[in-house]
Amino acid sequence: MVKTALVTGATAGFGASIARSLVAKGYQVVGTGRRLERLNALKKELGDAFVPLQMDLQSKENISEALEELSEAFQRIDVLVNNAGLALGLEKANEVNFDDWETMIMTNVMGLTYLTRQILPGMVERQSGYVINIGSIAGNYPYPGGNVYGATKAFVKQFSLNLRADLAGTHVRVTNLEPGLAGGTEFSKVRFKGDDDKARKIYEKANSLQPEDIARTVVWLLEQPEHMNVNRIEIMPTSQSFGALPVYKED
Ligand code: NDP
Ligand code: 8X3
Repeated sequence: MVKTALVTGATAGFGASIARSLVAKGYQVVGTGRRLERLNALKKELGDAFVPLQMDLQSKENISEALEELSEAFQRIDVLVNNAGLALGLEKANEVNFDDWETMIMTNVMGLTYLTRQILPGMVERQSGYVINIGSIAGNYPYPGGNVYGATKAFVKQFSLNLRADLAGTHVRVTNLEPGLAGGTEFSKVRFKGDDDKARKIYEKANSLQPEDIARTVVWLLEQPEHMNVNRIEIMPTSQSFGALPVYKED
């Protein structure tokens, strides 16, 4: 039986690459995002195995309505890849625009949890399924300006682990996939509100991860035997490592 994966954020970056890789592996893929024209372009490229589903993760009503639109053949979701998300700004906590915090929490936390809550009962009923959450190293290590973005990803990590606890005995697997610096996506363009130059500089000479690296990891996870659950997988480009913890000294 053909398996169905729902991949959020399929209009760009990791999500588009994950959708391509899963279709290549024989999955039916429901790809979501707000930009319908991007989803339609992917449909043109991938054919009948790809179903575009416009969905704004900031709205519970919109998520529910979108899921109801799915045809019978695509309603049984075997794999949920909670990939969509964003960072906005790198300002200090005392200087940020609060709306940016709200948008990140609504998308990365509220949207992800609501969609998961909608999909999980079917998986539990069928005693089979896989939820792959795209977290971030930002949920593991603090950095200046990471404030709420990192906190949303820490939430995603702990949510993933707590899902494992609730799903014990159901055969439903959960992984939190935690990438580090990754280029080839719109992540920094979004973070810097369309400032392409600023975004480009982040990746210059960095030999960063690419969307295909993340897609390959998703495929690898899905290829592991059902008795094995990868709880968390943290991946960095080889060029990225750890900084010292700074100590500010005052006279
Ligand atoms: P992109 O900006 O390229 O893609 C983000 C995707 O999220 C888009 O498809 C976008 O679709 C979707 N999205 C954003 N807001 C919403 C919303 N309100 N409703 C529905 N979809 C939404 O970024 P990446 O591919 O890099 O990021 C994917 C995930 O990986 C994110 O969760 C990010 O935090 C995480 N990540 C990224 C890293 C990186 O360095 N690139 C590293 C670690 C983690 P649309 O705008 O069409 O709605
Ligand atoms: C994206 C990685 O380090 O820019 O989640 O926050 S980082």
